[in-house]
Amino acid sequence: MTAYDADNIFAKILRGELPCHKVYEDDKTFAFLDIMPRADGHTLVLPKAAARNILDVGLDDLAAVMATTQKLTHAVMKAFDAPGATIQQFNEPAGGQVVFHLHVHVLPRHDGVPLKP
Ligand code: DGP
Repeated sequence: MTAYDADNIFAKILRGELPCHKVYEDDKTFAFLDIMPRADGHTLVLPKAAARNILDVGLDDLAAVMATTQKLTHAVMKAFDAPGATIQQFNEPAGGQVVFHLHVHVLPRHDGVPLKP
């Protein structure tokens, strides 16, 4: 697998070098709104630790990301009055990954409303 590249966009956001709409932060995780939302409230959850994707993340950081994902899924469903949510996570170009710092997509969902492409 390709090594982690500290110049990726999300690493720059984590270092405060690029702006974002932050929605949550704790000692191990960080979350902000997706710049190309596929649903209202589309949120990304990241570990602060350097991890390219699920293939190289440490288990402690993965557990922290999933705990934050659960917390924020409740929060965005409530904020957007959504009865459901889709959780997505992509790995490597063949798996649809575009930004190479591990992130989990939290997408609030409404009945009959498809995700935007
Ligand atoms: P993927 O690696 O396939 O999970 O796609 C990356 C996602 O990150 C995509 O939904 C768009 C989003 N994104 C890309 N660049 C930026 C950025 O600079 N800021 C924010 N907030 N989101 C971004």
